[in-house]
Amino acid sequence: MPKPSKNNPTYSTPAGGWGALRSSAKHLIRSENAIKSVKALLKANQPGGFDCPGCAWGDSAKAGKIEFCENGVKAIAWEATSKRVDKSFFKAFSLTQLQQWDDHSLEKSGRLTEPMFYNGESDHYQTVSWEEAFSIIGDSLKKLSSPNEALFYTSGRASNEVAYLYQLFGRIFGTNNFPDCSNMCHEASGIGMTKSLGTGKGTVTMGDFSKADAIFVFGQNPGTNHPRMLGTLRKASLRGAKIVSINNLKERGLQKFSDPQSPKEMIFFTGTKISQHYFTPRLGGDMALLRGIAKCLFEQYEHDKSVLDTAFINEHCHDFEAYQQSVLSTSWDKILDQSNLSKEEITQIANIYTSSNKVIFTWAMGITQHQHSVATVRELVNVLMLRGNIGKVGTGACPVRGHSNVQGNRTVGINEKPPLAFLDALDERYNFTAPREYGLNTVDSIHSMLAGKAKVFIGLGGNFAAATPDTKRTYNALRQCDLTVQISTKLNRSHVVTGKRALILPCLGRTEIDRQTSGEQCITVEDSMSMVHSSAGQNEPASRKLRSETSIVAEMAMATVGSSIVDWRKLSSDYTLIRQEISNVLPDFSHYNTKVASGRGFYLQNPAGLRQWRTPMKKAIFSDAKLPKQLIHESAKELTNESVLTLQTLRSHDQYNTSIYGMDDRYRGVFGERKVLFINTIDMKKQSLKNGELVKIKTISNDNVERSVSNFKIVEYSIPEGCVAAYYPETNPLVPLESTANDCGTPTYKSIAVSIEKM
Ligand SMILES: Nc1nc2c(c(=O)[nH]1)N[C@H]1C(S)=C(S)[C@@H](COP(=O)(O)OP(=O)(O)OC[C@H]3O[C@@H](n4cnc5c(=O)[nH]c(N)nc54)[C@H](O)[C@@H]3O)O[C@H]1N2
Ligand SMILES: Nc1nc2c(c(=O)[nH]1)N[C@H]1C(S)=C(S)[C@@H](COP(=O)(O)OP(=O)(O)OC[C@H]3O[C@@H](n4cnc5c(=O)[nH]c(N)nc54)[C@H](O)[C@@H]3O)O[C@H]1N2
Ligand SMILES: [Mo]
Repeated sequence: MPKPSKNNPTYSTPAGGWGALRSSAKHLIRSENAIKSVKALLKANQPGGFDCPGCAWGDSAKAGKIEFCENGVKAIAWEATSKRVDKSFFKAFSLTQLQQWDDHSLEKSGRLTEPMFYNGESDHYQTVSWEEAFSIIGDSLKKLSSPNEALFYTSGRASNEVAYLYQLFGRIFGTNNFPDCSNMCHEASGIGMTKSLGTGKGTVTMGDFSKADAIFVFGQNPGTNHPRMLGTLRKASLRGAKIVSINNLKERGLQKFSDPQSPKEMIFFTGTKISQHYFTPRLGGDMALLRGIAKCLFEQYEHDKSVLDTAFINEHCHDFEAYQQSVLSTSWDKILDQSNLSKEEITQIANIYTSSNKVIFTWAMGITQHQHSVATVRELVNVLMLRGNIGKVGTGACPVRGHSNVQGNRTVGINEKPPLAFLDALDERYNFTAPREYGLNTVDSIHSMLAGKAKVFIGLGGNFAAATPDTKRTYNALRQCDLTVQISTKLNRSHVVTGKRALILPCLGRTEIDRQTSGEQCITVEDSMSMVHSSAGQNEPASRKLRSETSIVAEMAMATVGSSIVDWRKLSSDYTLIRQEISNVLPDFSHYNTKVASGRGFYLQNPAGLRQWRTPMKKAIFSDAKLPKQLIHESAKELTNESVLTLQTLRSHDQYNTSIYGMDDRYRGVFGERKVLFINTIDMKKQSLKNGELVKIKTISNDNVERSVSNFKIVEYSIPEGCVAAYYPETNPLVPLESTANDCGTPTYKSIAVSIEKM
């Protein structure tokens, strides 16, 4: 097995390939229900099968062909496990004991099987009937002095059907408090793109990837997080498109990939070079880099008028002059300092950009989890617009979503700041008045619980306690609630860090058959390319006592607001009726049931993709934001005498967010452990650190709150000087609740100022 060597991530063979097959096989076998997992795998992303819960990448496979992906295999095997967390488990382990377990051990215990109640008196969860559970929820919600004392959290795996019912329930109850995982994820993409283009979604379809001349991948690690995207990039690379990676780390998957779907590459142990060009800016340096590209374009335009698409700019854009002014007044010194790249490198990137007619920019968390992430997203769009790379075949902006239906959740109303037109449509359809006051996002929800204002927390999936920042304060926040409710498939931190009373409501997973009184149901989801398609589980449910998320939400609603406005039970008995409701409220979903019944689903037309701009002035708008005055390491220097480093918190290859599948990070050469700190040789020398040494990582902040994590092992790595990296969620105790992105509230998970100290 490759081990970390001097300053290099060491995985010398291509990403994917036999390594991925071997790892997938291992996960299938370890799943303790291999046959069930394999059966499920064969149905993933197939017509009539289910949508892979792995990620939100689009689907390009022809009918009948299985798109193999290690990520999907792991997610499916994880759900299909034969291990069970039932009443005997909760009898054996007290809450106090379970609190000491790590995240991996909690989830590995197996599937939840029956509703459980923690009454705040005994130290053990006890069984409770579904009926009792719903009446506890209904009574607790009805007792609140304002509906805004309730929080309705959603994680992006929820289907369109359940998400729609959930938001309808919350709004009839009277609140817009819908914090969701998106607040911590692609929020900046939605906000930035809406301001610039009038739509918060990507403008690219799968077809565009086969036509682009160049694809720039910013701040994203598809080898681990969107492996099927590597298949798309590989095909593009093979037909001669340029792939340019902009990433703080040299990620293996972005360098070379062996497609498990390609017999030739598998047999001959070869791979395809993915990125012909790879640039490693400083954490948070992308906006400066993009500004540098724009500056090069304006300089080149002086002697070559074809560099800018002036026809597009004149016809479609607003505020171009202000943007040009902002670019011209940004100094090269500042650009080079913040990006930490040389002028030659930036010129090289600009030249690749101008020599390609059709260009796609993709991005993920390396862009969205910084203080200036909205401005950076808008700068990505600015640079695309300079050459008319929006709304033309083979071009566009592509924020690559995380959870498999996080985009769909927003489309059907999971939004703490809902558009007025949507609320008006709800009012008209259901003859009530939906609340207009904006609700709380994820971070604001934590503040509200801490202040004793929010008192009931309901989580539709996810793992709020572990995914959110400032762990100690988040735990305190949850503990102050009167009631916390988790609708989940597997045991996690949020079940053991509870309110004064707590409920676990176990639900069916994506891979399982959902039977309601009208028969077997399918659900629908939307991927990153705005394709909506249906999904029907294939496996027998993990327990006879499980309920579908949809029926759980319907019964919570019944117990709380009754059926005078909506007949919840009728809707949850037949999901085609819920889709009919969505059709009635959202015009883009007309003929929803007919459309999903046929083949691979339907496309929700993106107006910006047609060059229709739903902005106030009906134009695409250039943003003239200035570069940040200082990046975080500069401002932190004023607070300490210690050496300041910027920490990014990221995913290993063996995890799905807070679900830790295993302890390896194969492509980065880490095996059997997770508490590691990737650091540059020069920074190690400066602080006399040796490979393998243990350190304490401390946050530098000005709020007098001490935040630290201990016993992290130093791993010498190829990472820009001054930048370090470590895995999430172990590092969430370091992220101050107050450290959020401007204009969007996403925690700055990719730039925390820290110092380190030997243990
Ligand atoms: N297997 C697996 N698949 C997943 C997930 C998972 O946990 N496991 N999570 C899902 C979810 S919810 C999401 S949101 C996506 C996340 O997908 P990613 O965004 O790929 O996830 P991260 O691990 O956070 O990786 C961030 C990447 O950006 C780089 N980066 C960090 N900061 C910067 C920066 O300032 N500039 C640049 N240019 N690069 C930077 C990092 O080096 C890393 O390669 O994946 C989804 N798919
Ligand atoms: N430091 C740091 N923190 C981060 C990030 C980071 O990069 N760094 N990334 C952020 C991002 S991008 C995201 S999206 C969030 C993720 O935040 P969440 O979406 O809240 O967290 P997950 O880990 O995806 O949730 C896992 C749990 O979901 C439940 N689950 C799984 N499948 C199902 C299902 O089908 N139905 C139901 N009801 N439950 C199910 C299981 O019980 C499992 O334990 O974390 C954020 N937090
Ligand atoms: Mo995410």
